[in-house]
Amino acid sequence: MAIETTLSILKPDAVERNLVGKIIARFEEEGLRPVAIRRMHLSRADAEGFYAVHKERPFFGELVEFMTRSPVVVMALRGENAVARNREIMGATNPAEAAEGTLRKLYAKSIGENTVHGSDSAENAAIEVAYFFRTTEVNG
Ligand code: IDP
Ligand code: MG
Repeated sequence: MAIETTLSILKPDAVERNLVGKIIARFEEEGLRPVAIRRMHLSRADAEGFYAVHKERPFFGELVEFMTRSPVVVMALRGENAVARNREIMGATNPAEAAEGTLRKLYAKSIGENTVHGSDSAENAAIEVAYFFRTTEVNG
């Protein structure tokens, strides 16, 4: 195990419902520390660039519409095994399949509006953290 840094996004459905504090508290309780946080309204270009890997998927347009609908909170989370831990705390992409107690089981409305994003590998975590934060913003 190693200390890792991963990217988390509290998606528009989370921010709209004022769930930011509850979700951040959960990460802290689970031992993940936010080392950089920003609230922002993603532009279409921001969202398309971030999700470029999905651009051929049938849900891409819907995903970009959703992610640009209203502000998000982007965070770098740091802790032991942070990439996998974050994914465990989030639960499965589809809330209908998410385990009890996971953020998506608790809060997600649908497979699209699923409350949180989390990097899926250490390699993608580095790319995704760098998409939103300068090195000097995540060095604390
Ligand atoms: P993940 O967020 O659990 O890693 P991905 O497969 O990487 O899931 O999909 C990225 C995001 O695209 C999902 O979190 C969700 O918001 C959206 N998405 C995935 N599959 C569907 C779908 O079948 N319909 C609508 N939106 C989807
Ligand atoms: Mg993914």
